[in-house]
Amino acid sequence: MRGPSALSDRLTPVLPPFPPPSLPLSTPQDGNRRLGLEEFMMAVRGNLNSRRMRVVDCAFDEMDGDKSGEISMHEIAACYDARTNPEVMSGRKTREEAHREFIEAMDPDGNELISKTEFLAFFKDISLCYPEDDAFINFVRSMWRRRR
Ligand SMILES: [Ca+2]
Ligand SMILES: [Ca+2]
Repeated sequence: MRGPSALSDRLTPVLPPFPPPSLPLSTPQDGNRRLGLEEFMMAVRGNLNSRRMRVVDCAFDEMDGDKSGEISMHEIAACYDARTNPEVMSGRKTREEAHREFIEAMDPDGNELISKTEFLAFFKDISLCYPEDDAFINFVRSMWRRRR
């Protein structure tokens, strides 16, 4: 007769016949992990809904006078009206100071050209301060002198 120890030798743990399922790469909610065009555009647009986006798009086109796809310092100077800056209106800043700060905020990489991405990022931040679409749109429109 074999003893209990011999019996336990034969009772090796039974491993599952298949490898354990790996952790799911995606949740049912997002379906897949590809960065689709829509997700990319959401990341770029942030909180700019389609109405706000249209106004910002128009402002960019209006400022990009030579349609180079970037706004030069010269183009900014032709369009940006620092007089509408609340701190200029209240006398806390000169128009030159406001203008310089505006450029610094718009052109974080400092290459003296404002790309569409930089432009959108600037207005995405500003958009956060305006819960109402109309107030945001009025603000954007008030920033630019209209080219005539
Ligand atoms: Ca341009
Ligand atoms: Ca730049």
